[in-house]
Amino acid sequence: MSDIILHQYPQSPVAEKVRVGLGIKKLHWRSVEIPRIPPKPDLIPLTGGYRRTPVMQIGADVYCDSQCILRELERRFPQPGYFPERGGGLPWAISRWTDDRFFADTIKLVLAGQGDKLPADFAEDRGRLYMGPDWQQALLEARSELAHLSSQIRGQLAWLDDWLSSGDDFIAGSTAGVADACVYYLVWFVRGRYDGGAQLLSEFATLQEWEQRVAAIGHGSSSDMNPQDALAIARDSEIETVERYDDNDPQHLAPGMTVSVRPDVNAGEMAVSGVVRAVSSDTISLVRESEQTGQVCVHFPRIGYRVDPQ
Ligand SMILES: N[C@@H](CCC(=O)N[C@@H](CS)C(=O)NCC(=O)O)C(=O)O
Repeated sequence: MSDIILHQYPQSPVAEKVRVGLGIKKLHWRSVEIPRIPPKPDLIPLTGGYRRTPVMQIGADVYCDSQCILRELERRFPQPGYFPERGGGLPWAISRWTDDRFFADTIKLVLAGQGDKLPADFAEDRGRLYMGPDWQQALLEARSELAHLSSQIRGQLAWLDDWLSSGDDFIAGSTAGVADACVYYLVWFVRGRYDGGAQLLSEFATLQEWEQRVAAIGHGSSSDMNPQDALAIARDSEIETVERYDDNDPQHLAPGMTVSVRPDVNAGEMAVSGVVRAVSSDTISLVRESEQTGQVCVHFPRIGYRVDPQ
């Protein structure tokens, strides 16, 4: 099998979620560092337009969104498992809370907390991505209500502290699993990127002990890769994903159909078009082609994404 290639940058919290996921399974991976703001000329040919971070590539298969990435890591490397004590349902449901409400509150606090120090190009890009078309107004408001935003995050940190106080070392039991990665990345983000983060976390002793246990898991091992080499690997590899039908698909999506996929939020992102290769309740996989990559199969989660037949 080809190497696991993670297209990412060190400061990305969502990449941190995946790095912890790689650490739980003690995997070796290759790191391609991508720009923090577009253009991303060596990433877009792989994804067909998806610009977020991180993206995982294995040969000519490209996995967009941390949800899709972690699911694929569990499928390919089942031991140690991401769901040590019970199945995947509840941890994935927790991840929808952390990626939606918890992430939205956290990113607002981190962006607003930087005040005038936030570089203009970064503010414009992230403002539009996370705060919508009226992001300038939203950012101004957020800057004037840091205490309110902190109260929103504090309440969610308190849930976690309370849950962990039940006595288990990790969120879903005595062993680390995907739920830990899905929660930890935001604690990491608040602590590392908000000036008041350490103070905000300081009242939650149990949460901080858990934070240290998750930090100690590490990220597996990694070595850097040049973006051009990653593109060459895609070009020289065959797609591994086989055709998959889902008779119960509510949209009647099926292999061979041309569709477009985009995140189900108004964030100004491009849709990705391609020909369906595989359909399931959790993933949609499209085949597409570019000069730099040849044919690749690009995978997206279903939850949080729209698939529109063309
Ligand atoms: N739902 C996505 C969210 C990814 C996301 O928003 N990542 C941030 C970085 S932490 C991002 O893409 N920022 C803009 C960029 O890197 O271009 C996932 O789980 O992967």
